[in-house]
Amino acid sequence: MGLKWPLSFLLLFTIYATDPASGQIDLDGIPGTVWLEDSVPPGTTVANFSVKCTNSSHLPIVVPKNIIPTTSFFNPPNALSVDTYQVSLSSSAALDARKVNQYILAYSVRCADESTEVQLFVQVIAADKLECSSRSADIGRMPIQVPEDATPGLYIYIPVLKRESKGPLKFTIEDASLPFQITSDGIVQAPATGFSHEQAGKIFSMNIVVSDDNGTSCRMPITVEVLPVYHNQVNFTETSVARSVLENTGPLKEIIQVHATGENVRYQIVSPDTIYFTINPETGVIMNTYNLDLERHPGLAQTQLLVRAYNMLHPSDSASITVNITVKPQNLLGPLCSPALFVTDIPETTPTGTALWPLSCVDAVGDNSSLHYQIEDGQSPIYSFRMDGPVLKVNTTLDTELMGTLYFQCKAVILVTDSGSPPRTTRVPVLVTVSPVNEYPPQCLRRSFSVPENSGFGEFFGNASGLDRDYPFNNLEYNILETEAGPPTLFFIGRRTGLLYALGPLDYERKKSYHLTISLKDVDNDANRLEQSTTLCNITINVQDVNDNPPVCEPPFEERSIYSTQARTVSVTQLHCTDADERSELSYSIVGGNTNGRFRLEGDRLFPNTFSYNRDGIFDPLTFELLIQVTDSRSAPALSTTATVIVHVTPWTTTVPTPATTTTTVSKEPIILHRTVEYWSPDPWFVVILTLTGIFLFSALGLLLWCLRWRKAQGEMSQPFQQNQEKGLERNYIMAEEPSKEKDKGSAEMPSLHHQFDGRAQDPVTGQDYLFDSSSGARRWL
Ligand SMILES: [Ca+2]
Ligand SMILES: [Ca+2]
Ligand SMILES: [Ca+2]
Ligand SMILES: [Ca+2]
Repeated sequence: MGLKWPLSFLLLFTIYATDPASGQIDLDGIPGTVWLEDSVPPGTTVANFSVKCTNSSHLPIVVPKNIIPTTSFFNPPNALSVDTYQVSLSSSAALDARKVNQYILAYSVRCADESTEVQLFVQVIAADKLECSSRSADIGRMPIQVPEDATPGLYIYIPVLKRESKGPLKFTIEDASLPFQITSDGIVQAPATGFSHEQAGKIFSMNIVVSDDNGTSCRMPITVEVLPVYHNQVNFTETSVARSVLENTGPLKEIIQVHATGENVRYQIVSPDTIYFTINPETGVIMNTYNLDLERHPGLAQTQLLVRAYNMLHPSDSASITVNITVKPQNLLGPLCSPALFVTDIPETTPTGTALWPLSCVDAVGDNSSLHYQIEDGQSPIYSFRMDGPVLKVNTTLDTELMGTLYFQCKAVILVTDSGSPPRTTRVPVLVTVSPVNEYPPQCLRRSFSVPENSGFGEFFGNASGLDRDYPFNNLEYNILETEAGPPTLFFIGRRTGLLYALGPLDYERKKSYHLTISLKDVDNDANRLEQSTTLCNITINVQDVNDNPPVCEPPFEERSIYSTQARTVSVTQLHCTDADERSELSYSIVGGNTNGRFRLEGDRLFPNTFSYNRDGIFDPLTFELLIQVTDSRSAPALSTTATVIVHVTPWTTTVPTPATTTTTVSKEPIILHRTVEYWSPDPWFVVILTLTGIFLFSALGLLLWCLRWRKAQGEMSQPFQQNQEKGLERNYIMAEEPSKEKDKGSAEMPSLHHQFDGRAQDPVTGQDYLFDSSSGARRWL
């Protein structure tokens, strides 16, 4: 407790004599003086005293009256027993002799009707003891807050000891690694280099150790929080911007947008205080609030706004920019041009560069010479026109043939621009119609044609259409010009097609070619329909030969008589047939009457084969009616005709005197019977001929029978024909007689010979032919 004295109290009593009948107060220990060191803890007993009521049965009552100086360090007197009271330090007592060294505690004591007032003097004595602070004082203490950007060496904390001991004190920070420094007086300072960025926001706890020379020490816990400091971020990249706008563009048009870097940036117009401009706080877009009309408000021509951008959460973080706004007057009127529309017609042959029209324009505000003329994009056809100053000129070939259309229209718009601000423009539409011109005459393409001679009426055989390079292309009319002989009757040409047709009749054999003149006249080639060109074309039409004529034989009917012994190499007759067609190739064939194949044809010549008049075998007819077909071509189409040759064969026998050595040249070739079954439709005249021939045949047969009977009557004297016994498998007559070189004459002498000689033979020695009479044996050398 450190008291200079034990807990005994010196009480100074002031006794007031009272009436015993009314009670007497007996006090012990009070009033008096008590000495306390200021280091005593709360709850320490300050003094005990007793109070008794001596003349009364009443219990004494002690009531605290006041404390000088006023304090709450002392508890009210606590009754330990009926008459004993105790005064103690309260829980909040913190005696400090340096502040108050004496307290006077006054109490009122009463017994029945008697009362008295007593005082207790408490002397506070400074204690010699090092003491930092009470533990309870540190509980819940807020940390010391220091900004991040605190000045290096800034005093952060000055320790206050609850009680210092006499003699020097030493102060240290228990954890030397902490970034704080401490002076010899115990003052905690910020680091000599200031706080780093990493240390911002951290809380440092430390103990300050205080020690004295006596080895006594105590600890003072402190907590330091380094508060982070906000750094300005809002900034503009430029110090000023400028923008020009046109007047009378209406309200709420965006003029310019300013942009500042940083977070949570908001914008405001700081100055001037204007009603014509506003800024969107979030986007920084500056707009005009009213229509900017320079006529009504000339002061709007130039405005300088000071715009501030700031961080919404740190308004002090801000930056400013100057915005210069210039409002320009509008150029409202464009040039005036006369006329306002240009319409004309030009021929397609208008040369490139031709000036069509000088445009006359007047600028309402500026100089006419500053007007600019140009063709607006999108003219049709493209590049048709161009402007040479105010003059409209043809820029390209306006060719109907290239365009592929008649009377096409060229459309364009001339833009006339002045030099105002903004430039104003007047549009002048141009409509030019291009009319066609007949530039090219018709041309002939083909001059030679062929037509078969047998072409039917109206049959197409050639295309004589021509060429015309004007659009519409090849639009021609065709006509065949009349000749001296009159209008054309054999041919016809399509009036609009140029196609050639045959009307006929044509005959290659009569006329092989025709020369015609056709006219080609163009139609609708020119804006003036009368502007037509005509071209004459001389064409040749060659008639093509067709096999349209059958062969003709002259005569068509022949009659010949021969001996059966006529040599095979001697022709019976030669047909004389012709064909009117040029390329005919006649071929001959026997188509009828060639009984037993006794005749053959070699070309147009008729030759006999060997006859057989064997009464016991084959006996050929004595008259052959040969039908010979003559064909004019070996390929289709082929025409044919039939000639008739009637051949009378007189059988002739001969004997050979020397049978063994007879150099008989009899050929033992087998008889080949040719049987030709063909359908043949004879001409009517042939039926007549056939009938006449039949009558003649029967007459001849009757004559022959009569002759045979006559000969049989004389046959007993005649020698039989020598037969070839060695090889005679057949009883054929030997016919070795060569044809007579005097055939023509011989045929004329035939009747007389027939009466004198009845055989013919060859002398085996000399080889000379002779006639002999089988009845008389007479010979006649030939
Ligand atoms: Ca033409
Ligand atoms: Ca043309
Ligand atoms: Ca013919
Ligand atoms: Ca012909």
